[in-house]
Amino acid sequence: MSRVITVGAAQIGGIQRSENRPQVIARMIELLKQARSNGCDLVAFPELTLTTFFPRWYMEDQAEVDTFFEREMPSNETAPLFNAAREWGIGFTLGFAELTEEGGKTRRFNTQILVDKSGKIIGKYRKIHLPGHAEHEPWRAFQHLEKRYFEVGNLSWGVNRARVDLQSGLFGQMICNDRRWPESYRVMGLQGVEMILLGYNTPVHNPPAPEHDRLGDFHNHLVMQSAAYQNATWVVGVAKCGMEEGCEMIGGSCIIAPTGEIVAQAVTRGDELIVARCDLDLGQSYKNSVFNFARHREPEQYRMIVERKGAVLPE
Ligand code: CDT
Repeated sequence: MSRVITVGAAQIGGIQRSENRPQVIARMIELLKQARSNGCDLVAFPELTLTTFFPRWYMEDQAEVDTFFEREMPSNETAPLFNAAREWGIGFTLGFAELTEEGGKTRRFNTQILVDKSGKIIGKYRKIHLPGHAEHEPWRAFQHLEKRYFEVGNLSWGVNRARVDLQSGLFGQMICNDRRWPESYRVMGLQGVEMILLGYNTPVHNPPAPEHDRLGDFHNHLVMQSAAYQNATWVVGVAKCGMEEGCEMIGGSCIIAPTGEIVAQAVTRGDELIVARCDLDLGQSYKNSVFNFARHREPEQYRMIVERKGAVLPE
């Protein structure tokens, strides 16, 4: 039986600080409508979709920071998105800033959820690789304070068995900077993942290394394409992009096959839906041959990967 599902990546153009959640949700529902017309089973939305990318500002008032966080999901404001998706029978992923009480403590995470066609949240991922810095660095053109506003995610990278279009598939999630680290993908590869959905917000300009700026789009695709191939999985990367509060962010949202090839790619830096029909069995020939992990991996020789954090140079 065929295991082809139709997947959409719903790229979102810049969201300004003055835009409220209902305005953003209306844009998302418009893309979802296009997804319905294209027969999508599943749609991926970007990282921190519901607001502007607030870690670009240093804020001392926690109450102000918390205005960018969600205390419940769905909430009154996000319910219309859940309702539309359920009515149209479309699953989705959604990135947002999560504020929760856990272990008697207030916790804040950069989170992405996987919602099935019935509107039920069936998977949650909390971003592990938090880029940037924790203190104010006024020399930067803009801040990147993820290390200040979020804790490191505590759920590792789970893989969810989800039914999409009557077929059961193995879906994983990661968020933005995670896509640059091979470990993120391999933890899911070791659970047989068949499709990884990830959202990102990537400024064109990287203040500590401006010499990288001209390579942003190349590095974006380089890491996702190589990892798709090496783990024999589909990768769906979706951007929040374009101009946000004077900060230009890359687009390049794409759907990548387990062959490593891009099969659909956004051509704008604004709201844009891209769609691909994805055969979840396409990775099988790689999983059974060159990347037959059980047969060819040598984990005993990889110990340093988990025992050592930073590079230590030989004597
Ligand atoms: N959101 C996020 O993780 N962005 C980072 C910016 C780079 S900071 C060096 C990214 O990896 O795309």
